[in-house]
Amino acid sequence: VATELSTAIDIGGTKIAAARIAGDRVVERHQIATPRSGVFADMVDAIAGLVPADWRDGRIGIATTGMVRAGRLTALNPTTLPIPDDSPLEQALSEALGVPAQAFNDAHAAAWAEYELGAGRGATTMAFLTVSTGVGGGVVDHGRLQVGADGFAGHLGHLQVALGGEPCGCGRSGCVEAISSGTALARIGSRVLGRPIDAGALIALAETDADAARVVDVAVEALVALITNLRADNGIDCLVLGGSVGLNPAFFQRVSAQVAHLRQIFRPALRSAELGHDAGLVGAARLVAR
Ligand code: BMX
Ligand code: ZN
Repeated sequence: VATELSTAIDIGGTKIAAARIAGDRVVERHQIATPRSGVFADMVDAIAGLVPADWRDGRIGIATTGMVRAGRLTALNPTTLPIPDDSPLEQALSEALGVPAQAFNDAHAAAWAEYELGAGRGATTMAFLTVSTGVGGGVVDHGRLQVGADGFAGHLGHLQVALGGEPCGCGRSGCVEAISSGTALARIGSRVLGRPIDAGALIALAETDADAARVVDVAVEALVALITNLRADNGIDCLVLGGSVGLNPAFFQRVSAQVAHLRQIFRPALRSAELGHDAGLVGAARLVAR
């Protein structure tokens, strides 16, 4: 039996990827930098230029950073993706590509892929957290992906863990995203060390430098506060951690160490995401095929 091929698109704050998917696997991929002009049509044109003509078949699944409501896209944190509120993503891409397109939040799509095929297999109530440019999330409870009344459910990076804390791009302050994201680690790390440093370098430096370690440990503390809150809120039995920062072994180790100190009732099983950077693409393809 030939495996059905389908196309998926992943829209992130820094890059946009288009991929051909067979079952649970990416077989071919094209990638470009996300246009940051603030003009929605520029993003649509860039995607149209990225998807080859012979990939435009079936239904196309889109995983995108931002909140998806009735096929329209709004950036909760416009510093991550500068587009006008309520941009008609599904309609514009269906027209530009000539085939139906269906959009999902990127972390929702990745959560679904991890639940079906990855580290969340067999969980009853699973939360997925991606720590990357921002902090995204998705919850699958008893086999159902939680999207809420208007697609806002699962925006776990905007749960507030520090009253009066760091300002967040969403307009509030003390959100996990403002403390623990890759963007936040770079910003706070650069401020504390008095020189520019990115998240990866800061996490590596934390092994030998006390100032760097303090910044990383506060970020981990905020993330663990979130994990504890999710346990008390939804009763999650499994927490899957992904994203470029979340998948960093030294960072994961610090999260794991703090989680180990929690009272047992507050402690879900902690797992590293298995589908890596393909989770959003694979999840969008599978959600569309349902
Ligand atoms: C932000 C928000 C979420 C997204 C999360 C992770 C925007 C544009 N995005 O919290 O919708 O899931 O970032 O996104 O408001 P990533 O770009 O870091 O993968
Ligand atoms: Zn926020």
